[in-house]
Amino acid sequence: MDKKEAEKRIDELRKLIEYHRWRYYVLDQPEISDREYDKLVLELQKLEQEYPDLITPNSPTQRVGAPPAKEFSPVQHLLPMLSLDNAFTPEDLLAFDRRVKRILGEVPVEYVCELKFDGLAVSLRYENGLLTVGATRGDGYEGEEITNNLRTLKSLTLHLLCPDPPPLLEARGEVIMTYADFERLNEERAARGEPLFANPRNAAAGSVRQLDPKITAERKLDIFIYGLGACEGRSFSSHWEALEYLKKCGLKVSDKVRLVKSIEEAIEYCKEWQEKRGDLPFGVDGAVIKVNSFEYQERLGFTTHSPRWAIAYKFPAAEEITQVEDIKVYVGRTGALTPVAHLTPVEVDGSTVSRATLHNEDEVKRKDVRIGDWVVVHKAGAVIPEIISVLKERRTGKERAFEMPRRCPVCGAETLRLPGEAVTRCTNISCPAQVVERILHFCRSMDVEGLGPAIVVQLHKLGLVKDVADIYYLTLEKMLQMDRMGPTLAKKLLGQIEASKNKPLKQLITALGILQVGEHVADLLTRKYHSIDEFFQATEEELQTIPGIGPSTAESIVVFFRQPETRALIEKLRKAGVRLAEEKLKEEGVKPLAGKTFVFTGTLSRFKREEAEELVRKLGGEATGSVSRRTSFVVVGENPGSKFDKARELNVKTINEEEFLKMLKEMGVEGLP
Ligand code: 0OX
Repeated sequence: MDKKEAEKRIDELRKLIEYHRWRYYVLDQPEISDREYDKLVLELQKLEQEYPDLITPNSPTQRVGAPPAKEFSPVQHLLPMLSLDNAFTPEDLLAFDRRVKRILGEVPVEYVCELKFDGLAVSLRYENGLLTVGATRGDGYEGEEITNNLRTLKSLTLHLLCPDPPPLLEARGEVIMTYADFERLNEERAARGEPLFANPRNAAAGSVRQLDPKITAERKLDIFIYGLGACEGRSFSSHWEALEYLKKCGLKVSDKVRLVKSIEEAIEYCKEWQEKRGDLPFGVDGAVIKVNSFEYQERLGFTTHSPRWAIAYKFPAAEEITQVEDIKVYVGRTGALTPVAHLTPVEVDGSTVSRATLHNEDEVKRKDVRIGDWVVVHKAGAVIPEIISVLKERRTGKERAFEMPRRCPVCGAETLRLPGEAVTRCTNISCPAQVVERILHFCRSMDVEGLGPAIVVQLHKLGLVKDVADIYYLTLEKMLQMDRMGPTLAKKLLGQIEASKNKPLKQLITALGILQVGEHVADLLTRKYHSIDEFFQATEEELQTIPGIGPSTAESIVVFFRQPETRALIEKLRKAGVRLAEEKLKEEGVKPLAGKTFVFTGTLSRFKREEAEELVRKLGGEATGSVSRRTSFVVVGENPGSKFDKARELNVKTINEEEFLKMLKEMGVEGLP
C-alpha cells in the first residue's frame, strides 16, 4: 500500500474504531465482536508502524502513549468550574425554586435533574473536534493538565463524532470508578500490601492524578459528561439542548437525566434516586437540579462561589452505628487469612449489615477496631460493608484487641506473613479451606452454580474431590455417597458439570484462580491467547505488551504455568473433555450480541422462552438458565421468578421485553415479532 492509500485507510480505521468503541463503552450496545474490534486495531497498528509519521496523539492506538511526566502543568479554565450550593431537604429545594422565581418573576421554570456523580470533576477541551486539553477542576479557575491520563479512558471520545464539529467546545464531567472495580483494585492492593483507597472517589481521583498514564490505563475508570463549558461556533438555548448535542458528539451523558416542568417533579426525582441509589453500580452522593433555559441561567447569574441556577440535593449518608461482637478469621483460596468483624445486625440503606471485612492485620491496627467496640458502618450499593470509624469515647475498657492467629483456624498449620507483605497466609496448600475455596471459585467461574459450599465441603471430606479437575470425574454413584443427596439433584448437578466443559476460554482462565487474574484480566489475556497451550509458551515480556497487564500480573501468570502441578491439572482437565481452546467462529458474520449473556424470566408476550433464547444465540450472544455476575441482562416477563430477585441482588441489569426488542431493533436486527 502506498503512503496515500495508507493515509486514507488509517483515517478510515480510526473512524471505525472510534465508532465501535463508542457503541461498546458509551452505549453498551456493541455491533461487532471483541475479536473483530481487535482486528481493526491490529490493522491500524501495523499501518502506523509502517508509517510512523502518520501517528497522531489522538489515534486510538495512542491512548496509553505518552511517557510519565515529572509534574502536572497548570491549565486555566476558559470558563470557571464552579461549585454547587447544597440542599438537604425537599424544603430547601422549594426555597431554591422561590429564590429563582423571585429573580425571574412568576414564570414557569423547567429544570433538568441529574445524578450527582461522586468522582473527580474534569474539563475537556475539544478544538475542531479533537481532544486537546483535559484538566482537573483545581480551584475552579486553574486546574492541572491530565490530558494523557484522560486519553486512557475507554468511554472518552478523542474525536467528536458529530458532523461539523465546532472550533471550540469545552465539556465538563466527572470521572468515576464503579464499586466492583474499586473492590477489585483494593483486593489487589491488599494482597500486595499497598495502602487501600478509602472509597471509589479517592480511587478515581488517585488514578487520574498519576504521573504515569500507564497506571491510569490499568485502572478501570468511566466518565459522565454533565455540562458545557466554553463553546464557540454553536449556540444553544437550553441545558437540555446542550446535553443532547454532547450526546450526539459521542460523549457519555447519563441516561438518567430528566427534564421536568416544576420543582415538585424535581423533588420526586430526588426522592426516587435516593431510594434507588443502591441499584447503581457506582456511587452518587445526590442529585443536581439545574434551571434549563440558558437565558434564565444568565439572568440568575452567580454568587461568589456558585451559580444561582443550580443546586445539589445531597442524599443522607448511608451510615449506622453498631457493635463489633467478634472478629473472626477466614481462609481464602490463596491461603490468605482475612479478619472479618461480626456485627450486631443493623439496617443500612435498606439492607441488613452483619459483617464487615477488615482486609488484613494492618487495616485492623490502622482503624484500631477491637472486639466490643461501637463502630460506624457504611454500605453503598454493591460495596462490601465497611467500618468507617470507631467510637472510642464509648469504650468501657472491656474491649479486646484482635491478634492475627499464629496457626490456621481451619487446619492448624503455621501461618506466615512475609516481610513487606500485608497478607498473613496459611502455609499448608492442602488446607481444606484453601482446597474448598479453590473448587468453589472454579465452580462459580464455570457456572456450575449448584456446587455450593455445603456440597463441596462434603465432597472434599469424602475424598471424592481433591482438586478442581476431580469434579469432572464424579459419577452418580459417587454423588450418592453424600448426605441428603438424591438421584434427581445429583443428576442435575452432573448435568451442570458436563455443560461447564464447553465454557469459553476466558471463564476457564478465571476459574484457575491464578493470583491477580480475575475476570477482567482473563478477558484481556484471551483476546491475545486463544488456547491454554499458548499460555505455557507465554513470556513475561510478551504478556506485558498487553495494555492493562503489569509486571507483577505477568510474573504471576508465568510462575503459575511453570508449575508441574499446573501441567498435570491441565492434562487432567483435557482428559475429562474440558475445552481448552477458543471455539473457532463458524462464520465471521455480524454478531451484535457477541460477548453478552442473557437470562429470561417470567412469561414473554411475543416469544416462547426457547425462541427468545434461540434468537440471542443466533445473534452471537449466550442464553443461560441462571443469573450470575457474568449475566449481562435479565429479560423480565410477566410474573417473574426468583431470577429477578437474584438479578437485583447481584446488580445485574434488568430489562423488559419491550426494551429487549428495542435494543435489538437499534442494533439493526430485522424481522422481529
Ligand atoms: C456531578 C455534577 C457536578 C454546573 C454548575 C455548577 C456545577 N458531580 O454529577 N456538577 C454539575 O454541574 C455544574 N452537575 C453534575 N451532575
